[in-house]
Amino acid sequence: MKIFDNVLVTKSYRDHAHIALVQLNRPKVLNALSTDLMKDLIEAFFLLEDDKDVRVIILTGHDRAFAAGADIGQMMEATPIDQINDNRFRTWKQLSLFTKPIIAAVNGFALGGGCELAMACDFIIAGDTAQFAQPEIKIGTIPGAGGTQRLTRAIGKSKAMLAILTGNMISAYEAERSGLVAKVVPAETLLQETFEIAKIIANRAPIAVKLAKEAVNMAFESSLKDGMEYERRNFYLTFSSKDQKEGMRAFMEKREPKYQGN
Ligand code: CO8
Repeated sequence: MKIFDNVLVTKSYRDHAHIALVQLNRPKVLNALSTDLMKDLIEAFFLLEDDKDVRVIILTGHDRAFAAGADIGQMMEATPIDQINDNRFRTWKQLSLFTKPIIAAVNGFALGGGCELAMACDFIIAGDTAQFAQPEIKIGTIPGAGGTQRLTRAIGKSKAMLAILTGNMISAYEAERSGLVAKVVPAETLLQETFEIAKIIANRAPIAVKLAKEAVNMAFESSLKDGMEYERRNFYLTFSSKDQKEGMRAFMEKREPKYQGN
């Protein structure tokens, strides 16, 4: 596996052949999301996407921070034209291209772009001391990588307005209550607990997992009627996989299924 400057990639995480861990790695600046870090992250994700062994990816940071936002030093003097020419949002747009599940394991701060990055993953497991915020308003700007859209979809207009207009922190438990976070676990066991969840998903039929992810995401892109239709077609599609036959046969034969990803 290629070595990156700004992210650490561990394949066969905890000796599980189908799970990879990606760790954001700029701890001195609380994993501030520089352009280079985002490029490394996307390249690492593409390598894992193309790797047949990998079925689930865990994205994490460090104890103090998942990521404290976009790199403010890098943005401070930028003009809109710099931002267009730099095309730094190209990397962010690519986050929607990955078909394998990506779980965000969040300890510490997930702020601004850090919160947006966690929300761009498929779901978030948070350590009990994690803190989330869209604090851009405090530095004279607004979220730019999906915060106003994804946070609003996750927790509703009223709570999103409160968070985005004040920039105030949201605790892990509040984030869980409002639907931003799927589960809160003790901070010390965050990776162990996330790994246990990843293991369950990695043992499911990979094609069905991908089609289910796609169908859930469609809920945000379509009317209920179109989304239901999309789901039904993906449901039919699973019946062309050997794994669907294996899963149902194994159930009838009262044994564990052996999924091959085809
Ligand atoms: N960018 C650059 N450096 C940062 C950032 C950041 N976002 N956050 C922290 N750092 C650096 C600090 O400057 C400091 O560096 P140094 O040691 O060299 O002085 C180091 O990390 C440690 O930080 P603090 O000393 O501030 O640590 P504290 O524990 O006192 O405070 C906080 C922690 C509360 C997290 C504080 O650092 C903070 O408020 N950080 C900024 C949070 C923020 O405003 N984030 C939003 C940024 S804007 C954004 O994300 C917009 C996204 C738009 C889309 C992306 C397009 C590319």
